[in-house]
Amino acid sequence: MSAHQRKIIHVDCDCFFAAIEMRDDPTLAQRPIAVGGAADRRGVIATCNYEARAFGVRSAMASAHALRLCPDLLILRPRMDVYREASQEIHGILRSYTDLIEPLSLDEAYLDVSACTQFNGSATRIAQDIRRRVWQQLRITVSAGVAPNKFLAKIASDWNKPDGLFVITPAEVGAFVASLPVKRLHGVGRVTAEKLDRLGIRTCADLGQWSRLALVREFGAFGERLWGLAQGIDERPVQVERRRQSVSVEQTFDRDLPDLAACEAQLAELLAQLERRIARLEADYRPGKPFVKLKFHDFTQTTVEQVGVGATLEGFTSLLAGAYARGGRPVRLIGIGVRLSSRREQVEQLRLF
Ligand code: TTP
Ligand code: MG
Repeated sequence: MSAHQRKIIHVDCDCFFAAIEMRDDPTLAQRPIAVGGAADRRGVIATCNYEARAFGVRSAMASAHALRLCPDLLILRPRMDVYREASQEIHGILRSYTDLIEPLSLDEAYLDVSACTQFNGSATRIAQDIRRRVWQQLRITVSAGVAPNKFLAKIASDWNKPDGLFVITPAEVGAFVASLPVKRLHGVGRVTAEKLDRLGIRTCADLGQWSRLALVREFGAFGERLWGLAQGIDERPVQVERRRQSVSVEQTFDRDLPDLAACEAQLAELLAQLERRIARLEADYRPGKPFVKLKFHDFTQTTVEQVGVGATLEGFTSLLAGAYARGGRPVRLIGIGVRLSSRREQVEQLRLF
């Protein structure tokens, strides 16, 4: 094992938008559903559940076509704000393991857990724990891949999808890559795959027969990259999101809080935690609008924010009352936080005017 052996996890939620819709309306779970635009408005499918996939329905397909494949398909309008909130909550979970996180989309991210000490540094157990916690807190499933680099971790998360985990240890990389079809390689699109096919290259083992030089001659700079990928080499670092959008703390309660007064009783402790987090931020960040998030016992959730109420106990108490009124049900989670802007951004905005 080399001195710089890394441990990378790739997480990717299963049929993300559709999973949220099924969670919020359990009557949808057994039937084929999709999230997307209406067929009579030339809409397309954003995603669909696995029941719908059995009929051949796919992301980016015209909704009208999807309905021909699966006449019983129920197509729901996207609720982006709900998906975005779920995504932020997942990122909150991910951040409890490491700050080395590269988000790829709302439902997907890489983590570099090489330096993590939790679970004795076992990336496999960290990945299991992430899957368990996402299910416990959000009631959606996430698949995960563990490998020594990004390209293999991403393939691994797809290997046992849905609700799966797949691990490629450093010792297994050679054998795993050898049987891998070249079209699964990062950066190999349709055109390159066709060209590789014409050259008789279908798997990475075929690719491995070629010298580095010969690949560079055929594919230019990408040939170099192909050569590396065929050996299971991918040095791309996990690139951390540069700017934080908000800082928040939240708590899931073992027993649901029955009413508003019980929720209010938790605020002082949460605010103390939030203040500690704000104090640790780089000086460049400036706290902005406060917000309160509530998740009710049926897993529906709501977030309320308001300019001018202040990140104070009074401000959060007033936001909490507003959020609670939207649900009026027992509460399983309370989150409080503030949106952030940076001083630099503010200076730049001033310059524009
Ligand atoms: P994906 O992770 O690609 O798909 P998915 O999570 O729905 O399914 P899978 O189990 O295969 O991971 O994308 C995440 C979300 O992004 C998806 O739920 C909807 C949205 N999306 C689109 O809106 N349009 C698209 O073409 C794709 C691919 C995704
Ligand atoms: Mg996904």
